[in-house]
This record gives sequence, C-alpha cells and structure tokens, in this order.
Amino acid sequence: MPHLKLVSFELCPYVERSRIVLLEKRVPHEIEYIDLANKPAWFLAVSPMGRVPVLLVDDRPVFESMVINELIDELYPSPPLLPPDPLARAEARGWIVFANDVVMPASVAAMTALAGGLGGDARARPLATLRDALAKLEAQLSRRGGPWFLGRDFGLVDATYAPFLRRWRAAEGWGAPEDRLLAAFPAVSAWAEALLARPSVAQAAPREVGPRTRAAFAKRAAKAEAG
Ligand SMILES: N[C@@H](CCC(=O)N[C@@H](CS)C(=O)NCC(=O)O)C(=O)O
Repeated sequence: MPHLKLVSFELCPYVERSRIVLLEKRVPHEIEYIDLANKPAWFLAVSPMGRVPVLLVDDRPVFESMVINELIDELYPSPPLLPPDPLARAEARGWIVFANDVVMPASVAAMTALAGGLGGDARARPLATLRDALAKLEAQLSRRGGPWFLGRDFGLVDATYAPFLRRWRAAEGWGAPEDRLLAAFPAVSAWAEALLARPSVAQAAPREVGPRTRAAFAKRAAKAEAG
C-alpha cells in the first residue's frame, strides 16, 4: 500500500473532510501542517492552486478534497463511501458540488458577518443563501429518510458536510437569536447530531475549533472593513 501524507492547515474544513474519510477507512497516514500565510516552496510546487488539502501518495500529489476523497475510496474499497448504483453516485457528487459551490461560500460570508458583528447586506445576504441551502438539504434528508444523507450508509456526502455543520453549529451562538438557522430544519439538525457523534468525525475535530474559527473570521471581518 502506498505511503499517504495529508498536507493540512489545522482549521481547514476541506482538509477535515479528507481526515474523516481516512479515519473511516482506518488507513494509516501522516499529516503535515503548513502555514497558509507563509506557504513553503515545496508546497507551492505540489499544489497548483496553493490550497490544502493535498494528498501525497508516495510523493505523487493529488489536490481538491473531492478528488482526494474519491481516490481514497477507490484505493481502499472497504467500507465503500459511494453507492454502487451509477445514478446514486452521480447524486452524491452533485450534492458535494452543492456544498462546495453554495454552502461553503455562503457559510464563510455568514460566519464572517456573525464573528465581525457586520450588519446590512453583508449579513442578510449570506444568511438568506444559507437558509435556502439548508431548506434544500432538509427536503433531501426528509425524502431519503436518514440517518445519513443518502440513507442507511455513511458516505462521502456526509464526510463533506460534517466540517461545515460542526462550524455552523458553533457559529450560531455568535449572533442574535434570529441567526440560528438550524432550529427551523429538524432533519438537518438530526443529521448534524449524528455526524458529530460519529467517531471519525469526532476524531477529526481540530483543537478548540469553535473559538479559533470565530477569532479567524473576526480578523477577516476587521480586515474587510479596513478595506
Ligand atoms: N475546493 C478546494 C478548497 C480548498 C480550500 O479552499 N482550502 C483553503 C484552506 S481551508 C486554502 O488552502 N486556501 C488557500 C489560502 O488560504 O491561501 C477543496 O475542496 O479542496
């Protein structure tokens, strides 16, 4: 089996997705943390977009969490984290893209607003996008019956959303009562509970992720306000 090294930044939710997948598969792996504010030359040489995660597979770099996670699933087929049916696999990939393209940008903007005490459009717009995204997830979960996104089996969609749900649950405590979006979505809330109780997800949690994420987003908001 190849040697695996996950190049990481401790608070990164995308890295955390791959950690969850590696832990689900019980695959031995090494982790190397880098400072994203001061990227080493060796990292820039293996990460064309300058982003973590990168998985070094016997020194061959693989980038993008979605690609890394599918590779791990293919290299270590047990337990499978994508369904055998092509249509169900396509659905899983679609909802992973939804996380990447809709949920993550909205949650970053919303967490920046909550941590930085921003108001107006900077707060209202991402919260509205996130509420709309959660409603779509709620409809899927209700239709599919849980406990995991596609149904009975934990999979890559679950590993993808767990880091977001971990952070968003913490972030809801930073704002006003009306910023608590999850209360209106019982199926998403139950999914979040089940995810955070899962051993792989619990083990992948960065140290003091809530307060450190809050501090990072407050800094980001202050920087944006300073122009
Ligand atoms: N689409 C990428 C997103 C990865 C990403 O945005 N990672 C952030 C850290 S959480 C990063 O490396 N940003 C580069 C930087 O901050 O310079 C993935 O899924 O792997």
